[in-house]
Amino acid sequence: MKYLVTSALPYANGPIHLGHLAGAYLPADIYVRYLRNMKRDVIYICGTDEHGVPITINAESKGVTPETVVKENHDLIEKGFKMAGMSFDIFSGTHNDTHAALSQEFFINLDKNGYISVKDVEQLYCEHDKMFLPDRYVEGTCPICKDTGARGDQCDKCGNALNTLDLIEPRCKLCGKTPVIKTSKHWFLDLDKFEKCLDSWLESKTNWKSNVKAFCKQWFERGLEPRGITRDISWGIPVPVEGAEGKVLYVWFDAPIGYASFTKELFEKRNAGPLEWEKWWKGGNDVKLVHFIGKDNIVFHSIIWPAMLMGQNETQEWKLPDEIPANEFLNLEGQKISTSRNWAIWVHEFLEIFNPDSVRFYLASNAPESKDADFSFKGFQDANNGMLASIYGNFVNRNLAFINKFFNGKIDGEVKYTEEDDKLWNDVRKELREVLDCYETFRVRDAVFHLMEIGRIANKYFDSMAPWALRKNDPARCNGVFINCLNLIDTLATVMEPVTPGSSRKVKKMLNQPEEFDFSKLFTPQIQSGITLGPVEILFTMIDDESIEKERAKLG
Ligand code: B3M
Ligand code: ZN
Repeated sequence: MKYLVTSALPYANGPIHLGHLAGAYLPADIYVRYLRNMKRDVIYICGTDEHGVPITINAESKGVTPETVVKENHDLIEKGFKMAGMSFDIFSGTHNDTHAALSQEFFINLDKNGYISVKDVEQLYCEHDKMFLPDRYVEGTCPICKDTGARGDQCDKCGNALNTLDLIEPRCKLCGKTPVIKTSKHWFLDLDKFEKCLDSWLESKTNWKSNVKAFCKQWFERGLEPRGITRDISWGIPVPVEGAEGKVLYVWFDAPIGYASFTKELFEKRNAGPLEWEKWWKGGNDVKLVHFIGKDNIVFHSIIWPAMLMGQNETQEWKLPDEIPANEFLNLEGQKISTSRNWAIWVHEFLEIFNPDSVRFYLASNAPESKDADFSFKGFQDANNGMLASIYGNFVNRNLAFINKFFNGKIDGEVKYTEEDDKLWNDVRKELREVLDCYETFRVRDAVFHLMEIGRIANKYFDSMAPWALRKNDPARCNGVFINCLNLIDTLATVMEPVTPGSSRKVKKMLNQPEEFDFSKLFTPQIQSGITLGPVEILFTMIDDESIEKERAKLG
């Protein structure tokens, strides 16, 4: 079995915040690291989503090209992800030739197979700027609440979604003039033709999360309708048919194709044969395709994208998503994250200040899996100080400090084990099995709980064995206890690697062990008498009130 794992492609229109990280990225990275440690064949794909109207509006307001906006944000996003330890096999972007070619091929196949229709649509046109105006290029008075600052697609005042043509006194956002109504030809994906196929395919996904199932059900109850997949703007991928000059593919049409085009790019970079990437996308039952997303992207991944894949219908069928772990949202200090109100924490800034492993750990322990979760500074501080530092860090530290002080960093000579050690490892193995099961089934919250159980068991063992007393009376037993403790540390470092990778690498160095996290060795302690420690360093520092207050003050 091969695993093709993706995270939603972030818009290259701004940096990413902790809410993004907690929803579609960290859980995926944990899953991928778990799979790698299980020695399964996995690739992890991501990159920025570089088309769409918000990017052109942003570029116009800054007086730069869309390319400039995209490049700047792509780099910022990539930097944040690197700091957070995201382990993509490729992090690309959708504004490139490989991607454009594959997107056009998708469109052409759908058209050839009879899944695309053409319709004239009434739209606002600005005679001054000589262009059709996408929803967001129009402002005017809201027909519902009469607020004068409504946008073509929605009114922020009353929150209603709007139809651009219903706006009262519409104005062109670029020049302020009144646009006229003109018809424009557009291409539609005939979703209705996939209704039966999609329905029975979705029915077979009995283990999917309830939020995903519920969303799909709603859509089916309303009935599937053709969806516009072209736009009258110049930034994007040209629509590859005659009569579509000046039109581009709608950003949500080309974006998911990025998962496939980036895979192609990845294997080109690896100098693999030209068809190697297809083994992943047209490999039938041998591949498990997993899309990690936030809940606002559910329909696109569970209905529209699968329809696009079904409609390709080549000799070799395209892979459909096997799992769509969609997470809920992360709030911040009890309020919805909002970038316009500056109620957000930017990943690339926050990780300059705090240990990325502390952030990963807290976000994992508090993941928005089945309902919205809240990031609070107090919770972050507690998770770091009360769990990471005092359970995991403390266990590592008290053992290594003792061994350095009294044994010169070396455990050597005769070793005595007792029944208590069997009980210890039985308890630990039980928790290890739980952790692996959680990783396998996208439950990072529970995984963290069981990881800390192992930490608690370890500390309890140390306390009740009291090795400081054994040192003089029973040196062989003292050795036995420390070998067990070192193996507990080694086991923790291995099994925690998906969550706190940086710290796991540090621990391996301190233990003088190879930097590998092979889960097949998890159940067989690796360290034996004769071990010499490497240089010891502090794993986690405490986060004090002051540094937390300083960050909180930056909000709003
Ligand atoms: N860029 C939406 C988002 O960033 C969109 C995801 C595309 S995934 C193919 O939330
Ligand atoms: Zn205008």
